Amino acid sequence: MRYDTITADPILPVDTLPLEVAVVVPTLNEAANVERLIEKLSIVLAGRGWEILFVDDNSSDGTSDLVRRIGRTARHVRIVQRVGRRGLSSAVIEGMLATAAPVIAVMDGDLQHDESTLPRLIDALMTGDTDIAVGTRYVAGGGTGDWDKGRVRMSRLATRAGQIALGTDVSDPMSGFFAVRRDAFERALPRLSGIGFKILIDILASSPTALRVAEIPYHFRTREAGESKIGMRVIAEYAELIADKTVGRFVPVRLIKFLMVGGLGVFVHLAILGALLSAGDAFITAQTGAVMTAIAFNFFLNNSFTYADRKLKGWAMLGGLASFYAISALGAVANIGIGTWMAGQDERWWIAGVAGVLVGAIWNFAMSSALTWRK
Ligand SMILES: Nc1nc2c(ncn2[C@@H]2O[C@H](COP(=O)(O)OP(=O)(O)O)[C@@H](O)[C@H]2O)c(=O)[nH]1
Ligand SMILES: [Mg+2]
Repeated sequence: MRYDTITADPILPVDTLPLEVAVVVPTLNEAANVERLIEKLSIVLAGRGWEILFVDDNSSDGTSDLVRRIGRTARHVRIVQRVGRRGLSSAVIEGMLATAAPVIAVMDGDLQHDESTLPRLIDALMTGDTDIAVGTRYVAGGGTGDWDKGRVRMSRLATRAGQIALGTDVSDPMSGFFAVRRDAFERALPRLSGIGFKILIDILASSPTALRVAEIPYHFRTREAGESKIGMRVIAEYAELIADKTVGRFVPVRLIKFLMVGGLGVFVHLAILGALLSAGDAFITAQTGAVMTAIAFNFFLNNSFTYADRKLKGWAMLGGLASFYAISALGAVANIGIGTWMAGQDERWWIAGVAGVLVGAIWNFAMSSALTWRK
């Protein structure tokens, strides 16, 4: 088998050298690429004490098994296999925590990151005045390869949004190719969000003091095997990461999502109410129908949006819906109670109304996150 030829005769006995650098590689269905990646790194990192640590989210194509087979004869090839988990950033964080190396590089498993740039990223940290060395596509000498116009535009836009929101002038904060000193990573660790795809932005924004960044240009390569995992979910998670890194300091992003869903629920309520009234229903029947539908609407939207990471399925979903109805009913009682009390304190009716809605909404949020979508 091919991997025997990669590892049987290393140029230097890497497993006996002190560990200098770990390359953390998140993978999701990259079996077609891992052998070539190890082979390429064996060449560019020859002479260093290095290890490669794959963090695989239980790929269905056998990536984990393949890495384990290689790792049996090459101890510097390691695997963390996660079951029932997803997410590039959280995978990278766990990989970083699973190595003892003083320098940690992060690289995709699909050969799109040019490995010949890797030694330069690592060496940039050796000078002592750099905390993190970033492989960048957006300075002279770098490039985005054969991305189509749409993807280039999308990436530029997201890059700009990230730079503005985080107040950073790093040219490619969306890069997934960088090397960081372990102490710098550990300082950022307690505040990392671990959301979504963009771990570099997370580290830059979570560091208590501004990191000293070196930028090293490289050309992003075309993916030859396997598939990109970019999609709507990645875009949504990017927005969530930016929100968490900015307003998230003051209000939990989950609460904002919950309130957004609640706001949509008001429209659903009014639409159903209007439709039932014009169909000739009495107000009480129409209002009851509208409330029941709006609560169900909010439940399903919260289940797949606000709590996508704890999404209820099957019977658990029915139980969740029932508990959500019960919580919302009590929330309505709290809403009316507080609203009525406020109305007696202040003659501006809308203040009483808003106070009731806020207390009801926060009650619903707190109770449903503790009961309906409990961890
Ligand atoms: N562990 C893990 N790896 C992931 C996940 N999503 C993507 N990856 C890996 O992250 C790297 C970059 O992903 P890719 O889809 O190529 O992104 P693109 O290059 O921006 O299109 C690849 O090595 C993927 O296998 C995930 O949810 N978990
Ligand atoms: Mg890729």
